[in-house]
Amino acid sequence: MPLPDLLTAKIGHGFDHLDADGDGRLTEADHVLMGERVAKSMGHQPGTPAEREIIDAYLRIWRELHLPHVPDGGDAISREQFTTSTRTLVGNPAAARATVGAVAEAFLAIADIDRDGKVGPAEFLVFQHGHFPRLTEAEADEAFTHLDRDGDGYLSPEEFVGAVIEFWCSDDAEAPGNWFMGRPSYGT
Ligand SMILES: [Ca+2]
Ligand SMILES: [Ca+2]
Repeated sequence: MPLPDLLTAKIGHGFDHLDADGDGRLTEADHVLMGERVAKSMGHQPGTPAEREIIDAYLRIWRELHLPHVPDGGDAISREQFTTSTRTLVGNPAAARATVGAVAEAFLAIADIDRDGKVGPAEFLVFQHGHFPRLTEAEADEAFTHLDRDGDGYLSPEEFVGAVIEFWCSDDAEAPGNWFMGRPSYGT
């Protein structure tokens, strides 16, 4: 089998992280798990209203932003369906912003813990560590410096949302957004 191209490898890598229970399908259950993990990373105890708020934010992402695109009224997106539909957004910035950008804005609202409208390195670490338990602080910091394009020490909404869109939709090997999930090492 030939090596997948950069973008396909990147989308597959991303999907494997969103597929939190690892059953090869993106479902509501994955979003509950992501919510639980990110809430735990933020220091919220299980069963508390603060944890519930984070889980509900992930459930809204699934129900409002993913479910409407699931074919045939199904309740799951396969890895293949996800890759194919995400790839159609390449070179279509308006569609990418409307779909991936909407998910990115929902992620931003979760990651911006102190609600000052931007994501600092500590917030980025907490958010990413919830999604990617093996990501170290050094790796998160390294990723952060690539995503903080103007180097002001924060990810502005444009930097954060732009990075997520680039991660999923850019086939440029040098795109800073490739760092969104840590050091890019696809197809190597
Ligand atoms: Ca799953
Ligand atoms: Ca903040």
